Amino acid sequence: MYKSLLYPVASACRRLLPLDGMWKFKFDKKSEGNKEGWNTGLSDYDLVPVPSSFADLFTDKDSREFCGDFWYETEFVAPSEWKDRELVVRFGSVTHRATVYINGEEVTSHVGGFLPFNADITGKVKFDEMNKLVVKANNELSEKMIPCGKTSVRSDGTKYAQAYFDFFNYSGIHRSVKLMALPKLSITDYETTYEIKDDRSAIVNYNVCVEDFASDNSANYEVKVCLKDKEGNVVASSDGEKGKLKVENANLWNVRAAYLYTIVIDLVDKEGNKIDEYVDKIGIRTFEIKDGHFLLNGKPVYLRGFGKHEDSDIRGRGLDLATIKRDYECMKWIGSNCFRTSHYPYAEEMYRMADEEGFLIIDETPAVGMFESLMNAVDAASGSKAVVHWFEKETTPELLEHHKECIKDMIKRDKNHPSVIAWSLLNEPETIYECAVPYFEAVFECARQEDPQKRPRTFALVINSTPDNCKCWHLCDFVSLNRYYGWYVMGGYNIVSAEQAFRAEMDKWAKIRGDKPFIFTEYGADTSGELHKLPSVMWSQEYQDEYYDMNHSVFDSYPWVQGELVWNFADFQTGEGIIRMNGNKKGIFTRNRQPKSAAYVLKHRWEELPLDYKK
Ligand code: CKX
Repeated sequence: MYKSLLYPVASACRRLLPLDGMWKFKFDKKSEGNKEGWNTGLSDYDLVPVPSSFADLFTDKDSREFCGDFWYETEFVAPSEWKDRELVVRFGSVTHRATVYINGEEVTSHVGGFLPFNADITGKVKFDEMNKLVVKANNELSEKMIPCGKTSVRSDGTKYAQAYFDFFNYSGIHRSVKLMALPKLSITDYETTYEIKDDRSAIVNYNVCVEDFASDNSANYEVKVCLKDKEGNVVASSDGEKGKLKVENANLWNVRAAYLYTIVIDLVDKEGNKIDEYVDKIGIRTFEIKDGHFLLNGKPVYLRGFGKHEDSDIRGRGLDLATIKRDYECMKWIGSNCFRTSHYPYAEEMYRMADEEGFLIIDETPAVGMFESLMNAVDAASGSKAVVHWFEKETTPELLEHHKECIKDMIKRDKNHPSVIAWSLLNEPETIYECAVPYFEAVFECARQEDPQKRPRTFALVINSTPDNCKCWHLCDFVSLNRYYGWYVMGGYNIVSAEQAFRAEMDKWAKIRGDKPFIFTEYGADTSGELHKLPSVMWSQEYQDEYYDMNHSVFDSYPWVQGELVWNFADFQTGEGIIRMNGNKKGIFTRNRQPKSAAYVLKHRWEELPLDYKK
């Protein structure tokens, strides 16, 4: 079983066949697909693009809101030159569940909508002939997996998704699908850690994993690793699965000043012939927390930027390289240096761009929606149900196992990106009861174990996780606050009281925080891209500006606030509801990536703040 999560690249020994394009597609309204043999091929289908969400492609509500199983099919030809290779179909992500069939036969299934998985189809392919690849996907939400929610049923029997989170439950084959033809003896993973010396040299410690899928030639190979600079000159090399590469006069990877080396990993036989080759880019840098500061290569960095979403018109959450490019251009224009992948790991192309552009990423798991107290409060008040705290539910053990699997896969996938500086393990969970603590300890420990670079860990604290009652913040290496003083808490004319309440909370954190740096992972105000009003009212662009000015004056009063990530980079789609007018409008940019007036407030501030602000 091929488990590698290495980014798929072609090389001297690896072949790739991209399978993106128009695929056959069918909603399985009656859950009859398997009984009717849809795994062998779809009749009576629509054509849809892969990758994309399906929701906004159609013009009717039932398609947009569809909840249940939905099927995809495509065809491909594998050339007979690939007969001796390991053949793997690599899915960047399918939201939220997938079962894969090749020529009618089930090969794998996967749960979790935001990370890659493989279908090993070796031995099941007809060479030089058409092969049928079918995927049964499912987008039902549950409390046993992340993101959390439930699947409800309308009075007419139709299922619908009830998300416990504030973004549309976009679903589909969201990222690229690639057929990989790999050597039987393959590089399946590698990891690096860095030491930077006073004499400007650096040590790259590496560790390579090799697997033998033919299980007959394991002993007959050697691993050779070399590092090339931007000009293609070899600057260091070493032999063996584990080793050290010493780079003299190392060019360090830095914020908005990235330098990437190419790492070439070769497997060679006794005669020196290449068996496998994997090529990637790495950045030499260290990242740590010391004396309450974030240190990149030993120097303090003040974080500024955004919480984002993968969200764009028509494609929904589907990979869109043009949107990725535009987002980076907007993030550079405004003077930001960091973003959080709220609320799930993003497409790999986003991280590869961050590596190139020198952006810092707080990489977040899909653990969002772990908070049901509001609903419980209503139930308890009506006497219909006893209050059950989130982490005491009978679903918790299964949820924890799935959550840990997601953490492991996220770190396995993203650990070599210089841009990734920290792991955010949950967003806005319920933290005010003791029953949360063992769950948090388990996920924090899991991240520590999995990451060779031991990056700092955090989670985003919801409004009601306060210094008085939060039971879990102490587990964070740095504390991330989602705060809405002046929006959800005392908004509009009462912003004056909001500021006072905000400062009162900060004064309490100041007393207990020890040496931990704090950042804001969310602060924002819904704002119409069209509304101007003098004097301001909530929802106007003028109010968004005032809201940010107030929040920044609070941040500036506390030296231990070491970063500010606005909510949100752009307006994004949510489910329908009385507090959302066709989506969340807290964007600094519209959904179409045009600036609201607050973009200029932030640009002015962020371009002025030194990189080591509050050092
Ligand atoms: N935080 C009071 C999670 C995000 C939401 C954001 C909002 C909330 C605020 C919680 O996913 O979009 O309401 O704007």
